[in-house]
Amino acid sequence: MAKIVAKPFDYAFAKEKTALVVIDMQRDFVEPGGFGASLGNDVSLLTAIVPTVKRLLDGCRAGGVLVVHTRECHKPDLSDCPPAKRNRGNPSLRIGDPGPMGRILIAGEPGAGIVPDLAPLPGEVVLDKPGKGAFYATPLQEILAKHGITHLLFAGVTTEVCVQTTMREANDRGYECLLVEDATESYFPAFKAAALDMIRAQGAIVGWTAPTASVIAALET
Ligand code: C5J
Repeated sequence: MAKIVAKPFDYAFAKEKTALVVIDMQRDFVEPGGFGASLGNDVSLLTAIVPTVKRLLDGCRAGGVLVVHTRECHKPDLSDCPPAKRNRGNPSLRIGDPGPMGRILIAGEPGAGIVPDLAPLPGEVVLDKPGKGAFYATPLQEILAKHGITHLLFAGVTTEVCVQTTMREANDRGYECLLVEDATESYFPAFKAAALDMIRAQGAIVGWTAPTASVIAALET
């Protein structure tokens, strides 16, 4: 077993039973000129983690860890987008409307794509998910079971929404979960800090956290 120096205590894992799940590193959330920016969010916080996520991805690829990418997006006919999600808050721009990078959060549109520096490699798992959590209405659990995965490393955006939701879903399904601290980000630094604290509180009630350098060091042993 390899060991990551983590909080609240070391995280033991076997590489062949571990997957990296990179959540929603999509152009519309991360890039200037996208949907997130058009809502007034400071996307520079999210853009800044791209090189770190790339380092993590490369370390996991070199270590033989299964890589899963997710994209939050919907079918062009919006049949998988509940009105409650589309209309909440009466927003000026809704899912499916024309946005700065194509129709907002619609599969196949430029904004729904993963940022080029983190593009999935051939053979890696890429899942489109209509919810915040990556287990809802996707085959993620079956794919992980097929590969014998018991341990999940998490990266991506945003920490307190899709990342935390997916991590909680995974924890309830019995996976040992670790969030990579500097490979996740929020538009709201206080929300990120609170999410990290909540995850590792009470003896890792949801899971562990550790920086990329600790993960890579463990993968290299
Ligand atoms: C994600 C969102 N990916 N914040 N979506 O966290 O709406």
